[in-house]
Amino acid sequence: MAKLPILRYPDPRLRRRAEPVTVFDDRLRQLIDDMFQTMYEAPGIGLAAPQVDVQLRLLVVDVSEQRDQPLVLINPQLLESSGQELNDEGCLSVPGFYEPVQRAAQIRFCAMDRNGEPFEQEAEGLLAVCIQHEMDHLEGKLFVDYLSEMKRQRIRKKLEKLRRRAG
Ligand code: K2U
Ligand code: ZN
Repeated sequence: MAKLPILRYPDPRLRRRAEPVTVFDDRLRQLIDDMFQTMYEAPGIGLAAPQVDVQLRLLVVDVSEQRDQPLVLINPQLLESSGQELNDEGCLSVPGFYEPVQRAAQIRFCAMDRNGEPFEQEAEGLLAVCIQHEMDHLEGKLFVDYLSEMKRQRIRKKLEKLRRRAG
């Protein structure tokens, strides 16, 4: 298992659209395990492959209190969404900033598991928010894209300043 480096906004690699997973082998399963370790240690409740510079349509989530309900979504597709919910969101690629984002309250999606088996599932609450947040990452979309240009630039400038200071 390995903790993977997480790309930070405004890294342009976060803006690429990820490619479908077509090979379900041990190398993919090792990447999934490494993503879970990276997520748990961050700590976070979700992580998408593009955040660790892997352009694959793969994400991991675990919104459980006990951190013992891992869920892998490969090539996920949103089938239905309903309701609206406003939540403060953060992002491991935009550390230290939290802003309200409106998303669907309930979703139904299909995806493949780590063995390539397809499944369908419904989600609501924090799990639904997290999955929508991660699926945005597969399209190169970040939660800052839902904010005003002024807010987005303010966050970008602060993170670039921190990066310059860190050298
Ligand atoms: O994609 C990521 O960077 C992981 C996010 C997922 C997330 C963002 C907003 C709302 C729900 C999920 C990180 O987990 S942000 C850190 C965090 C930790 C606990 C609860 C909410 C957010
Ligand atoms: Zn994120």
